[in-house]
Amino acid sequence: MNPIVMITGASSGFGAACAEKFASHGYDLIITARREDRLIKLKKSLESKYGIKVLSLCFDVQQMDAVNKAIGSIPDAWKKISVLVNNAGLALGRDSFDKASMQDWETMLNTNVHGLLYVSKAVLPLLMAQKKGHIINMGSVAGKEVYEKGNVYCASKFAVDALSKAMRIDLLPHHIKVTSINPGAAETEFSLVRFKGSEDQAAAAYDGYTPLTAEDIANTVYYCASLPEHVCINDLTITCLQQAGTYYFNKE
Ligand code: NDP
Ligand code: 8X3
Repeated sequence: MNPIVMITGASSGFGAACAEKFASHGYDLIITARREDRLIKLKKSLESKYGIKVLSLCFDVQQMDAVNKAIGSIPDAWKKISVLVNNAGLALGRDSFDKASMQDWETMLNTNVHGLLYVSKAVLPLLMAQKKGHIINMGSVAGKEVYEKGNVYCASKFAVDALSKAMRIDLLPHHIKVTSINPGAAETEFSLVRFKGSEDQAAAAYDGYTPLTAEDIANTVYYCASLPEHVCINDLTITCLQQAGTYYFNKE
């Protein structure tokens, strides 16, 4: 049996790139997201390219019952999960606190914070039963430093930062590693989602500099997951060469 990685938000961006990276190293994959068509396409492509097995689970991380039902349905042969990558997440809008939409705030908190909690709590018993495991949470530079008009997205990623620290402490007795990866700007569908389908606004987010790619982040996640058993990267912040912190860019 190959080692198993479970990746949330695998239908796009970092999650899809992580799926490819782990598959290329012989992992079997549990991939999750809401867009089932994309998961099925990814499953078929990675199974035929790498000869590994893929289980796809379609659910919305915001729905606690749906999360529990999907993770409860994992067949016994798939329960020995080695690595959980809590990656599903999003930003919605880039508006000042007084103008931002309350609905956007709810969706970001429900996805980035509650979703991560629901998935972690549901998968944890499977790791604890093995007395080992690795949880990798996708934070952000936005969870390290607040930026103008980042308000609730930043708050949601500060929560991921706090939860990663808390999980690392509380899961110590269970031999479970917890790593937080904090990327700066990376070109995925992130900005298209943030700007609600506006391709111009999304493209403008990467004007004048070379952002990180999804593959850069997948390589980083895999690096953290492939270190010796006794080594745990706690917290890793990664930006492109032309970014420092959340606000400073050397644009050309
Ligand atoms: P993408 O938009 O490309 O991918 C986001 C993924 O999350 C998709 O697979 C999407 O799947 C999934 N997702 C979103 N909402 C839900 C939901 N309610 N239930 C289940 N799955 C969901 O963005 P990225 O790959 O860039 O983002 C991945 C993570 O990285 C996010 O947590 C983001 O905050 C973080 N991040 C991104 C950065 C960037 O600049 N790109 C920088 C720092 C952090 P589907 O829509 O099919 O459900
Ligand atoms: C995504 C990076 O700087 O757009 O988390 O918030 S940023």
